[in-house]
Amino acid sequence: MAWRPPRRQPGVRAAVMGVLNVTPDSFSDGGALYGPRGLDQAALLERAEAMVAAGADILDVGGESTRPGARPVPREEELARVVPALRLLRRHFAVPLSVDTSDPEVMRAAAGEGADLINDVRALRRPGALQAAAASGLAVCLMHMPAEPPEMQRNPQYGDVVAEVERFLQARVEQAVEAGISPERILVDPGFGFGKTLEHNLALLRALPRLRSLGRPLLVGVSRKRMVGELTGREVAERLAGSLALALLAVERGADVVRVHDVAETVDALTVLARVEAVP
Ligand code: 7PM
Repeated sequence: MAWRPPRRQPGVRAAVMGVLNVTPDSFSDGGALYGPRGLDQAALLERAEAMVAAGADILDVGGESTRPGARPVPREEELARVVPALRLLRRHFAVPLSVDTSDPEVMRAAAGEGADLINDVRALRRPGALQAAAASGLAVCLMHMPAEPPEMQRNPQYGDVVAEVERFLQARVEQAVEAGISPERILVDPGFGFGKTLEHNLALLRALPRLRSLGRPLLVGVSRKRMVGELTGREVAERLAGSLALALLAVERGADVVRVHDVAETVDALTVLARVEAVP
């Protein structure tokens, strides 16, 4: 079955994906949902419920920190974080669930727990990932990242960042289709902040209309990222307004899905955009 980004808010053009990190070292999104005593089920349900009530179209569950400099999470640990979270969410919510993983075993387990989308910042480049994703039958998001997290921010360099990201995503889509993943189930993502300077990120944002020529839905994640800090001079906790501005500009330029921490605020911003664009 073809997978399209769902849309719960009438009129709003882009789908809103809410971020639920089940990591102990989560990048400031209001208290860890996972700690030394395992998953905080009540806190996870509370945060998910708030996102669904605010109009989230997809919930993205991640157990691996992809922060630059982060140490790799062992597979068993990632499974221990993600599987109980997906199981709990699937039991309580009908909303589509995404799993943020690069690991083929985690992909298989997530499919077994009723996940709908595999969100892989490594674009299915780990050994066995293409096959696992294809066999799962789930939708996949393929993101551009030029190197692994410990290395990627060291000295990002491109001749033409837009052309290189476009070429990379095109090649990954081809590989995925060759592995048996239906093109209708593939989304692409330029990977804002992953091995990119502020100027690279801005060039990619400006070029979103061009990336639409890949013919796949575009997912954009800018929420609370360093680029917002660089543009506004604000720390992570003060990046909401900058994040909303970027989300709005991304959707105006053709993003189909925005991955955000602040669902209610993003839905409001997109509702305003939709009305302005709905010429009577
Ligand atoms: C530290 C730095 C922690 C950056 C977490 C992050 C994206 C993603 C992430 C994205 C897709 C964050 C990132 N970003 N998946 N996962 N696209 N598809 O800011 O831009 O959440 S992790």
